[in-house]
Amino acid sequence: VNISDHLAAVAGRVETELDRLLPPASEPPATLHRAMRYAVMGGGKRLRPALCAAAAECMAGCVPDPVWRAAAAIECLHAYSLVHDDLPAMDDDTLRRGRPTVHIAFDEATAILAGDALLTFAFEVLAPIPVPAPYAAGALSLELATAAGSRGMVGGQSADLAGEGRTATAESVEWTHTRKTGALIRAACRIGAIAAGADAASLAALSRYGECAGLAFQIFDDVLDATSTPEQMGKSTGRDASKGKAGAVAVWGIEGARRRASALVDEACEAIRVFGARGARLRDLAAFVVSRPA
Ligand code: GRG
Repeated sequence: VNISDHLAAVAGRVETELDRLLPPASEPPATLHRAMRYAVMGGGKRLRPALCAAAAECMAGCVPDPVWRAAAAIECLHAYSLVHDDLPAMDDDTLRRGRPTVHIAFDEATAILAGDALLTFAFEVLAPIPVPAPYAAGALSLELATAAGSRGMVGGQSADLAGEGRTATAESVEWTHTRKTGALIRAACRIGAIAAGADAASLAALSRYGECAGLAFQIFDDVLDATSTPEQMGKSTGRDASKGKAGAVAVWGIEGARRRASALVDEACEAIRVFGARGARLRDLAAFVVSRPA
């Protein structure tokens, strides 16, 4: 199966799970529940679920049902970050996944609350998943919490906002990107691995893969921001340049950023060489990260 057919299949599977788990749109408070569903169900590449599933497949040879539930939880958390990132106080965007952002389609208060609810809901979904020994019962929640919090995604977002208008270095860009975007991608791999009962060495390998692929993803996202149109991306582009943002393109230029992202993908693939043929899906996903159209 080629990568776009594979991602379409992942999207179908994870959306079935999300639809089953999310509160019905009609349940009071209906506006909030409609906004949550609007944020989560409206497209997206579902890359984090695909990585979570592929990491599990690498260990178990298949994707056990609880891993799909974990993948749905991760996607809820990702959707929250997009909703809040688009708010006027953050990136102030009106377009996401080719549609109006949540605060435009609804209103700002609803977008804040829908984001809050999705963040919390992610842990409600994750908590009941059985965790194989020797991992602690709370291991999956701990992974997601540390990746999403002030030492991970939110910390990266904070550093990103503080960096606007400042001169960037390779180190500062990678520090921020590793947290803002890389932490959740790494966690998706680790959660898939842990839920599938990975041994310590395999977990470390998949973790390193996720770290490199996650950083590559954000560096390539900066390239796409500089080279694509809003129609291609389904979100506004040229943001880094217009905001004087300290992104990868500001540091390395477009071709240099492409090269850095490709080198990181090579590192990601090197980390999982031990899995041989079982790592094929993860290698395809890593290649997709730096060749994707949007
Ligand atoms: C806590 C108030 C508050 C805000 C949080 C944490 C945060 C805001 C934002 C997270 C940082 C963020 C949005 C990083 C961008 C990462 C990124 C490139 C997202 C786009 O991911 P894709 O391309 O999107 O996978 P799709 O639409 O395909 O799911």
